[in-house]
Amino acid sequence: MKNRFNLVTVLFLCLIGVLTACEPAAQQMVSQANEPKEAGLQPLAEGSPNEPMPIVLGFSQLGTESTWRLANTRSIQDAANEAGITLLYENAEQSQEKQFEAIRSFIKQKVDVIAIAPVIEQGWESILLEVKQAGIPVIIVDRMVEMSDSSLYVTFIGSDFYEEGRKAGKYVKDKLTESSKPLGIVELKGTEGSTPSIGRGNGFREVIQARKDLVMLESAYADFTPRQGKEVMKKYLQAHGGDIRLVFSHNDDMAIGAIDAIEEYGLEPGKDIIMVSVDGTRQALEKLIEGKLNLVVECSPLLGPNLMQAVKEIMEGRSLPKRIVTPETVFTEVTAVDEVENRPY
Ligand code: GZL
Repeated sequence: MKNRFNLVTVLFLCLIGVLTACEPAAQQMVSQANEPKEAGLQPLAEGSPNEPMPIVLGFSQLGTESTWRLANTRSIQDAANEAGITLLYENAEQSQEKQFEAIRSFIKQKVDVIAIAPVIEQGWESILLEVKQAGIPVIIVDRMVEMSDSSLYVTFIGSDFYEEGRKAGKYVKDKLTESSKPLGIVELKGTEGSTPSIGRGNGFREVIQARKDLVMLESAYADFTPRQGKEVMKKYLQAHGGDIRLVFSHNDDMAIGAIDAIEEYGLEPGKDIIMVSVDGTRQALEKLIEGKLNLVVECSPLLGPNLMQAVKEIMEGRSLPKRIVTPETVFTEVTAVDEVENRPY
């Protein structure tokens, strides 16, 4: 019995020893998880001692001017959500100065990556230098910036606007057969100094210049909005009336405004006046099916997944191509029928 008592005592003392020896280690684990890391870094996320903090992406969006732009913003927000990336979204309402302010706030917040959809091409070198000095990588989205130092950005994700303009020009040359009389064209341009307006205008002109009967009667900016597209088209009709054979609109929203103006003037868009546009919104495809638009060149706003993939690869230290082009097609009244229901915007 005595021996048994001694054995129980020894075992009990061993158990106490083991428990007290483990405690500091257990205690240490808890305190480590809760202690903030050295300055500038974030404490590990709650309840996930080994999970890294989410990537933080600062995104300066140029505005909300068109159906395309709203779809572009939604694509980027949805893709960030899907990728578990924290998105700081700032809408500049067409103001480059507001984009600069947003970018400086991203620098102050020490975001991991900055994405910019630049409203116009000029004037970005110095702000991009500030970002480079802060050691934050930059991705240019949708439209491009003019710069001499390509080290100021990692990659440009967006469409080939020059090719979009060429596609529109090729259609015009096929649709308007050679004539002994001049065939009048009017152009609705987007935002002055923006990459899509520069590229689409130049690509279109490169193709139609071969035809002497295709005459550009008027060309003016309408800032990608339906209201301004209608206003400018009304002025064109007052000045040229029935001499207008074709409208080349740099986006669908302006083309839809122009359709209203043409119908109010008493002519039939798509028949009396051939209508060529760019983007590929659902509304535009519906107008194609109604015969009020004749061609829509696709320009995809769905850049979100490509952007988030690029952000992740940058954070993994991988190199990226300087240019990531979104593949695009053209829509006619025939192909629009299959596509219209699938348009997410
Ligand atoms: C093109 C984009 C243009 C769209 C317009 O990538 O920048 O801006 O064509 C939009 O609809 O407003």
